[in-house]
Amino acid sequence: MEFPLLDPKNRLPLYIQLADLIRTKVQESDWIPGEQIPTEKELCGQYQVSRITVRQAVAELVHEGYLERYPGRGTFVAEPRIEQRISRLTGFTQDMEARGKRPGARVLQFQVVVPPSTLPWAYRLLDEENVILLKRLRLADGEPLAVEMSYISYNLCSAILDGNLEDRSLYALLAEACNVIPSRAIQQWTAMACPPDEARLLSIPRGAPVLHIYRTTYNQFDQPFEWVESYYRGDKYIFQAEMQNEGMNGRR
Ligand code: 16G
Repeated sequence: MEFPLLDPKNRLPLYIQLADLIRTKVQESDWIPGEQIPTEKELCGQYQVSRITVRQAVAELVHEGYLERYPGRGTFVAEPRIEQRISRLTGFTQDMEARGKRPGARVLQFQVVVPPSTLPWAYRLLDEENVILLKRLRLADGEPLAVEMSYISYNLCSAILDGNLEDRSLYALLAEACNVIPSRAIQQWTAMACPPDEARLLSIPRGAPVLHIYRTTYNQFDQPFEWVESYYRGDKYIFQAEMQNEGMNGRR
């Protein structure tokens, strides 16, 4: 097989040129997720470059999330991350179905509790004596992606208590049983090292990076009905936002 040779006269360093070629192979599915890529030695031979160049190119693509390196086993094409636009309010089931993945939910806790004092809105806005606590492990094609702990308004949503949320969508049940339609949400993210209990549930090493997310979601009458604390796997997600320059018009 012929391999395109890199151009030493090109102003781009050789490792960038090599990374571009490998990235294209992944993007065009010549190399597919889970496939082992050739060894360093093979890449050196195929592209007529030094080991250092190959190492730098592979390191760059590991950094970008295209490749994953497993010491002692080799380097593999990574599963693409789940890209989620943050300008649109969606639920997990809807997100996964839009990507052709099978959404799943394992219910870990589903009960009525006294609102904890950490809850930002429950007392102040709704003044509820009870809230519904729903803790779930969320899966896509059977793989754990997130742990979500939702505190849901009892007054607005108590009808969900008769429903089954195992592998079902909360937002679909809320619409059906309570006429609660998620209409807007305030969400914040921070990066953190995964705590031990969540790491066990997510099947990732304790301390692996996760996105710690808080969301308050409002219904069609602008009443808050859920407050969610969740841990999303940092190796599986990209959150993407479109930003507008409002009012600068290129002037200071
Ligand atoms: C998302 C939401 C969560 C919501 C869930 C409903 C984030 C960070 N969280 O995971 O607040 O409860 O969707 O999904 O986006 P469901 O309808 O599949 O149960």
